[in-house]
Amino acid sequence: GHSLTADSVDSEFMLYMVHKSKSVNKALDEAIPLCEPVLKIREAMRYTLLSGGKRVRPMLCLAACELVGGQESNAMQAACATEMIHASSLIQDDLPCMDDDSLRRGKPTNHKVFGEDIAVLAADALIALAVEEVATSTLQDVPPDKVLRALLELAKAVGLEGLVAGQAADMAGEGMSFEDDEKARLEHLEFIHVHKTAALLEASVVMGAIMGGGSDEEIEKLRRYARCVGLMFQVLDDVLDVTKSSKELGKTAGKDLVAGKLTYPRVIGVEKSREYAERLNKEAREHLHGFDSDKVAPLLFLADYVVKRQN
Ligand code: GRG
Repeated sequence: GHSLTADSVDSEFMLYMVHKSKSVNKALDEAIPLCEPVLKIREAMRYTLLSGGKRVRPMLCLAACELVGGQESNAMQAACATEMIHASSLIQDDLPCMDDDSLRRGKPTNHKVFGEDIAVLAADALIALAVEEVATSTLQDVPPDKVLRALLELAKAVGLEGLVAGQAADMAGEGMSFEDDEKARLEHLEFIHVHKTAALLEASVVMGAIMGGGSDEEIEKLRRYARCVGLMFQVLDDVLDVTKSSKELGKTAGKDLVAGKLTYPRVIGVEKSREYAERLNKEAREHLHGFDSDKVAPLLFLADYVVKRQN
């Protein structure tokens, strides 16, 4: 009833998220058995895939599926696929030829542990396995035409309209001089964020809605919600990078200062970045109007979680 406080709602959904991420972790664990052949590649895949991410993408996928009336099982493989693509992108992002990082989630990066050769192959295999996972959703009562549609969403989020485009723009931007043109810098930044981060979050939500049997109208509403959440996610990621690094002087932040990497706080400041994130959160919620208010709660909570998170 009305006696529910904000805190008790929060803890109800924290439990929901813990429960969901446990099922996701179990499915991810089962997706890559540690056995021959190619034991070493499997170890490297598992190292990043199972090293304690927040599982935001799979949770968005499952919540969207359930919102439109699907079962968790319908979207579980798609949910796993989003995390496999994410893990692949993290491995690649950390390579010496990209960001050259030695720590991720508080642990040595994949190539530091397994070597660059194994790390690259593990990242390749994670993409292939993600495709396989989505494709075999036909075994979970999802009709083939829906599976095909979901595959298209996933492919777009990875390639020239997604992660690859975002990373390429990010790399190109590092040496770019925008002088005092704040508008040009913000446009470039938004391109990076929309492709590097929002595209996969969008695919996660949209694949969930497709697998759950959502109507075209429902799918498009959820797509708009996801775009806002995706952009907000990266704005917050940038803010956290600054606020974290001022506390612990992390390696990334120091390096970003040297490389002059474009981030929202650098262009508009921390305060305005937070305000922008709040505006995106509000807009995200507006796109969910018209859905059943009980069923929409997990997606509203996930948006709040993204804004309020500390890591
Ligand atoms: C072809 C898959 C592929 C990638 C090639 C390297 C690359 C292109 C893209 C890099 C994209 C990248 C690293 C984007 C950053 C996304 C981001 C916000 C990461 C942090 O995500 P969280 O907070 O991390 O969800 P956890 O650790 O919780 O999983």
